Amino acid sequence: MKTPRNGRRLTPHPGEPSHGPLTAEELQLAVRNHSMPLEALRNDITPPGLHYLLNHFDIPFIDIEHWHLRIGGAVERAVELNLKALRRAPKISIPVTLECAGNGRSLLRPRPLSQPWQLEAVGTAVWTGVPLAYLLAQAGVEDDAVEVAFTGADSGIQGGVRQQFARSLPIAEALRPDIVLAYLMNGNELPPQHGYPLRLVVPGWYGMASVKWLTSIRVLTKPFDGFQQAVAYRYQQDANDVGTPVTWIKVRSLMVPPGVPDFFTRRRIVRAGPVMLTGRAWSGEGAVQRVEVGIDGKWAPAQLEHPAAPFAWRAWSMPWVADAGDHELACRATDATGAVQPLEQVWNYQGMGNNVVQRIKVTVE
Ligand SMILES: Nc1nc2c(c(=O)[nH]1)N[C@H]1C(S)=C(S)[C@@H](COP(=O)(O)O)O[C@H]1N2
Ligand SMILES: [Mo]
Repeated sequence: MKTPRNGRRLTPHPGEPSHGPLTAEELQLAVRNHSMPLEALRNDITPPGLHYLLNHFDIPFIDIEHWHLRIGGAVERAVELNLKALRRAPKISIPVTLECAGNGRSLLRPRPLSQPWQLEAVGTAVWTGVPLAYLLAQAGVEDDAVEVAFTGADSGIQGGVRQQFARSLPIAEALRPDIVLAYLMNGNELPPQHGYPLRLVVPGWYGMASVKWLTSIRVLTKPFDGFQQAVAYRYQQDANDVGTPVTWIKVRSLMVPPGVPDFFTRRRIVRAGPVMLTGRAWSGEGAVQRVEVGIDGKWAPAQLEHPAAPFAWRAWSMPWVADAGDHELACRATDATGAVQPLEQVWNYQGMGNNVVQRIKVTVE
């Protein structure tokens, strides 16, 4: 779908990827959508305000007196629920690591023009709410259902198309027991920027699947062809490539930059002697099984802690005896599917699923 008559597909980004310097438009997006400072990797659960943020359009103003969630489409009984009714339903709480599919985009050459993430578009929160499968069972999913579409209250224009932010899941995914319609983040009401009053959380999938400011859930008998599904969030080689959909989070690890930063360059200054290198690793495709730390190109295995939940990050650590001079530190994780982070990024047109190893330059004094 979405192929205009000239045969060129719609694209989510305004123009071809660039070798030029960062643009004013990218800076504007970067100040609206912040990443998680890497020092926050020390926390099992990301404190409020430090979790990364990605909003395509404006944060909608919700009048809670009139807000309700509608569940309809190919169901036996359409349902409408307000927040009070949702809070009375059975609930679950799960720690989930979310990562934006565009994480790492600004490191690509050429650089796709969109939110210019470096490496920190990630965070782990405890999400509490009603299992989606419970509400779908209440509504009664019809036999010919193939997907479930989720629509947020936010709207705008992307790729020239006016839209409300909307995404779908295959029916088998939607019926997983761990998918949450969350009204609490880390035990508190959702902050406006993270989807108040209700958002979807899809553990293991890149963040775009976790639709915020939910207003409607529709069970579909045909695949959903909305912009954020059919045009955006695809692994494509160029604008005319139909590509493949972005789904599960690829394996990645990050390190807390050791020592202290130089204010402007962010270069790390570390005192000589023993230093504990620490970080986190996660993957949606299979559990993290190994993290290796590279010091000046020499790799050694890190110690891994148990994760808090199947789709929450795992802490890792490795002691290092830092000797004076310049060094390059790196970390790379491997998951249960055997997938390992690449040393060089694999390029794609939208800058999706970048999981290249992080490298940190440090000066030891
Ligand atoms: N309604 C709506 N939901 C949305 C988005 C959005 O712009 N609108 N952004 C998506 C994307 S791309 C990501 S990465 C996650 C970010 O979730 P967070 O801001 O809570 O970290 O929300 C997803 N859900
Ligand atoms: Mo995202």
